[in-house]
Amino acid sequence: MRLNREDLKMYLVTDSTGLSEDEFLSKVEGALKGGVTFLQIREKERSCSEYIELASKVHEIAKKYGVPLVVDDRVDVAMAIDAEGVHVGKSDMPVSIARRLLGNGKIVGATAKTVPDALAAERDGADYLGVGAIYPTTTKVKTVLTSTEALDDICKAVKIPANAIGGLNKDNLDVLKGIPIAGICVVSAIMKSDDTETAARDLIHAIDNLKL
Ligand code: TZP
Ligand code: MG
Repeated sequence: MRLNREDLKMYLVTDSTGLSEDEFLSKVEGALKGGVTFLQIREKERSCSEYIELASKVHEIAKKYGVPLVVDDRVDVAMAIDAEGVHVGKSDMPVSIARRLLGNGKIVGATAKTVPDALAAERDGADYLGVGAIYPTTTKVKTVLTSTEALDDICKAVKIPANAIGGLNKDNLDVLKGIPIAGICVVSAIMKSDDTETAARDLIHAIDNLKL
């Protein structure tokens, strides 16, 4: 599947921590109803078979809304469920190998925190970049803060679209004004909400105010 820049506008990274499967799936569906444009399933504690089972359920829901699903870290899981692609970080499978295994018909996203990382990911076949953390995050992740200047430099250095990630919510996007991102990625701003549909809608409204 080819990725359009607009697909990245409101990118939700899921987190099922502390939720029953039903609660988790209904939160994801609510977010899709609210207008989320791109989905990544991110599970750190699950076995391969559990990851596949949950990812295939998320994929079925995402398909109903015509939203692409990528799998965090795991090319094997992405292939097993015929997801639209994968998202890899620095210590995951290299972008070039993920691209070779998945072929040109799938989406490969990569994390980048510096211009050299971003250029390497682009050269190796990444379709988009996630850049951050822009703010400190409460989500369990090994990351360091990335300045908005670095984000701006990265966006201008590559031709592929780049999204901001890390601690973003509807009330703190102003620092992104004027930076040519394609969209934002969030975990908690949606997953920790009791009403994920409204949370997604409010975020999209805040993104619209950035006039990307
Ligand atoms: N990569 C950099 S920050 C982050 C990831 C996966 C987590 C973002 O989560 P939140 O809850 O939106 O801060
Ligand atoms: Mg990773």
